[in-house]
Amino acid sequence: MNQSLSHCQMEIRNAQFFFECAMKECETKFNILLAELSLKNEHTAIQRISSRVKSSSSIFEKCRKKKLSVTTDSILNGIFDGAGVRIICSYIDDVYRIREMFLGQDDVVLVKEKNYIQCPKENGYRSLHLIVQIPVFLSTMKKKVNVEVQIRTAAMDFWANLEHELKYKNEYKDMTLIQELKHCSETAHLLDKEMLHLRDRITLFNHSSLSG
Ligand code: 0O2
Repeated sequence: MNQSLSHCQMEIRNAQFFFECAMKECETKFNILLAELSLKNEHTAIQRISSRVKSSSSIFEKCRKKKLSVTTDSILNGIFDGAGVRIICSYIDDVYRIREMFLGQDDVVLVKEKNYIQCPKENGYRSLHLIVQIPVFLSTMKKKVNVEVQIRTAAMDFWANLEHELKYKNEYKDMTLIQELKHCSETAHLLDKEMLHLRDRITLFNHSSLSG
């Protein structure tokens, strides 16, 4: 990491350019899925889509942690969450439906998957993370770029946002607080499961009253 600051800045800016292109491609894919779901009156499966490119300082810090040289190629090959797209769904089964719809597209290559819904993190964090490669087409070249896609329910998102805020604003090393936060994550998960169960019962009720 003894490269000059201005050289590092240029390399990071180049990598951010590719991250931004891949992020936009990916976001468009989800917007198209959302439009298709709307057409079928199933638009509530996706409540929200948001995206971001990692800041230069976070990229620089991640290179230092991962002992990566600060070059465009090593950033693009070694940092998987430089481009991030987050999809907020209504129900847990929507998370998996959206996963299938997205990964079924033949220009999307799954590189890595972390299912923090089946195996939550020690602190209670739940979300489905997909690292995918998306092709970015420029005037004279095509480059495959990693994008981290996080798919989770509104309840998981609510918990993650507050936990993130608490983590950055405070140093909470107290075991009781950590346990309470984890307990809140379990409560949110229970809510997700109950709402899913309720939706299925209501759907069944509607079907049987229509046919009866
Ligand atoms: P931000 O602000 O969202 O960008 P990796 O080296 O990439 O394989 P990493 O970075 O630990 O390992 O990957 P992981 O576990 O997939 O987590 C990356 C992102 O998931 C984080 O990005 C968060 O967005 C989210 N995340 C993971 N764990 C937690 C958690 O405990 N709480 C919350 N609130 N979010 C979490 P960034 O870069 O940390 O943040």
